[in-house]
Amino acid sequence: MIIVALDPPQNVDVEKWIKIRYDELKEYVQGFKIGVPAIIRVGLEGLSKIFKDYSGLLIADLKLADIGDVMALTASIVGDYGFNAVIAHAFVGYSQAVDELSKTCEKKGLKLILVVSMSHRGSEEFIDKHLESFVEIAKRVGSWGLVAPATRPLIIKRVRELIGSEVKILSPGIGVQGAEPGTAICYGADYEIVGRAITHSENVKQSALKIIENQKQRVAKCRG
Ligand code: BMP
Repeated sequence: MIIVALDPPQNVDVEKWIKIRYDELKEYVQGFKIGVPAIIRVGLEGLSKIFKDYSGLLIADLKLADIGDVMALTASIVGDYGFNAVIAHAFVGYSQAVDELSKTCEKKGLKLILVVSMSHRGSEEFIDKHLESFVEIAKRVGSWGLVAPATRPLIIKRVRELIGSEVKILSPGIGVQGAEPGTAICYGADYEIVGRAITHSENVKQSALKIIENQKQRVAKCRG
């Protein structure tokens, strides 16, 4: 299960870059994650045209971290342009923050995904120390999914123990950041988020198929 992170480099025709990758990959992967660089360069109107017929996961990765009203307003806007999921930080807390965002997500039919740990080393300096509180917030609002790092799979294992089996875990860090395909799923994730290892390669379809195959093999092995 792969979600492709579409983070276009600076020196490209960004709409064309996204469209090509979307067309080549849509039948093989479970979703696309669009981050701030693509959203500010293409705009929501342009993105909604590219993805208008897509029925998989379409995640607005804004990593929202604001007061509840503003996060709710932002989520509502991206929902109007065809996104069906949104990523927010858990560290802003529950009251007047994630609780309000989650209510809007529910109203708009948006899946809420909360960041409870990150793939870079700095996550250990602050975020990881509060892992249990962040997972608690996710539980309290009934978050659809959580982000936890493929680069530190024991964190995924811990998050899975804390959150139970219903909530999805999405794990970035496969490929360029060093984790092997399948690692995160073996430790309890549902989806592996892959960006540059696919999107910056010479042949995106071939790279995606190879990663999917590697993922399958590793998962088959770890599940015996
Ligand atoms: P790549 O596979 O090219 O390293 O991309 C990873 C993607 O996952 C990026 O879009 C990044 O914003 C996102 N991500 C991450 O790398 N680590 C996190 O902890 C959370 C993320 O959303």
